[in-house]
Amino acid sequence: MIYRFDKVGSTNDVAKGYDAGSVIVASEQSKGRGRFKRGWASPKGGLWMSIVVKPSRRLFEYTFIAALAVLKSVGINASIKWPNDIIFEGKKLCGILSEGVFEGEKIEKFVVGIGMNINNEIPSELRDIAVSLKEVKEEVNIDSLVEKVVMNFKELDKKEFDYILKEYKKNCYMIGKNVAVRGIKGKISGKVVDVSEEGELVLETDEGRAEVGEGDVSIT
Ligand code: BT5
Repeated sequence: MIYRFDKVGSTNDVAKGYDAGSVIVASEQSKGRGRFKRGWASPKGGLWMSIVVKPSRRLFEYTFIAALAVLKSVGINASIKWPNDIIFEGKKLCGILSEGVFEGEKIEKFVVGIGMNINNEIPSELRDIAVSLKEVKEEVNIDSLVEKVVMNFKELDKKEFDYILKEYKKNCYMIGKNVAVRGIKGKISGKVVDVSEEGELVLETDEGRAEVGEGDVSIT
């Protein structure tokens, strides 16, 4: 069931109050969130949505599924930047924020937030790093795009993890690139050689192989 709102703080927060299978869509967010408590610009004309799922897979698998669902739905030659971005010609088209909802110690459900620049203007401070679908293709109907994303998400969710990982890696343009990853443990540099079964970015560094579980990647 798709629930549509005009303006909310964050669709991820609204989604926490809904059952698995629900999809929350808002025309605008006043407190859109990225990872690490960063803000997410969410003006009118963009696609700001959250899908509520049962935690039948690991959280990062849903991020991978959402990335693939978006790629399949937008019909442009975009690719994945590990772990949660869809990039077109070096600029961010879409970001994904997957979060767990706990009841005490127990994970009750997951919320998979997808934010995509579609027909919206990109705020001036983000113009060097962000792009909209309108700029690279054409204006599209948000409601039908939401339906496409949800349909592709559900189809992909039926697949085994091996398939998801293989497709994710095929579409992840970072493999083979020299990168620096900034995370909570500091900075680590190396060549990306793989994405592991645990969803980590695998680097070949001067000190040997290293797996990175989270962080911001830049190509060096
Ligand atoms: C993300 O975080 O990329 C996850 C964004 C998830 C947004 C969706 S919208 C629906 C749902 N409800 C929410 O509240 N959130 C989710 P991260 O990798 O941390 O990237 C954040 C950074 O992206 C910011 O620090 C900016 O540099 C940049 N940014 C902010 N708004 C953007 C936009 N509209 N388009 C492209 N880049 C943006």
